[in-house]
Amino acid sequence: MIRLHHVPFTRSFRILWLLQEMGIESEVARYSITDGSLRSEAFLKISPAGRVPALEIDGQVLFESGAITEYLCETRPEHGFGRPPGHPERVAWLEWIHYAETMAHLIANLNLQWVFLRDPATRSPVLLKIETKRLALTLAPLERALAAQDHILPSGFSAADTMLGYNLLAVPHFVRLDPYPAIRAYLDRIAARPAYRAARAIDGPQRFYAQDFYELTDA
Ligand SMILES: N[C@@H](CCC(=O)N[C@@H](CS)C(=O)NCC(=O)O)C(=O)O
Repeated sequence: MIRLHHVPFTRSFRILWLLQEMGIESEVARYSITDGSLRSEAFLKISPAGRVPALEIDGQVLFESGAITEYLCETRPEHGFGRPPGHPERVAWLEWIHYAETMAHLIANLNLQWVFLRDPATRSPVLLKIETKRLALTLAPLERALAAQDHILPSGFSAADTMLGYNLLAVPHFVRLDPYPAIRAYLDRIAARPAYRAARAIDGPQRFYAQDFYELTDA
């Protein structure tokens, strides 16, 4: 039995999607970030910081999306989504897998401010400005890579795409993508992938963001 612990439209989507790309069937246990279920004693035994994703697989429980991604690619190399030691793209693959978290912590800070703070008066405009700018800065290297090739790595689709692809679903809620045509075209390519579509269908309609775009006004 393979079971993914998941909150729709969060980092656990990376694993939901990668499992679909690999054709691996899994049970999906769903949680909400706001109802306390991620802090239950039972869930903290699965994921010690009370975070998703966590994946029960091969008789063990793994947490951290990057670690789960590397594990799945190493234990299921036949799908070709990893770049093993010695591969010419090994370093780039590792860099992008982990770069995804450099981006995602900025997205998480913006989610906290825009989505989870109940009282808008407690938002910090300074923090929002800084974190939005820092998130926009992370897009330039991606735009450069994707202007030169269809996927993050020159040789084609890999788990670097499932790690970063989730971020790029969230980014347009905070940063306008008009100056990033290669990223926009990449999002269209991703959206056409059958495994991505299957993962989105399991995920359900996007309900994480109540607004299409979050923007500071001077008022
Ligand atoms: N570095 C971890 C971060 C996991 C993480 O923070 N996940 C968020 C969802 S995107 C979460 O579970 N948040 C719940 C909370 O903060 O209470 C990973 O990549 O798995």
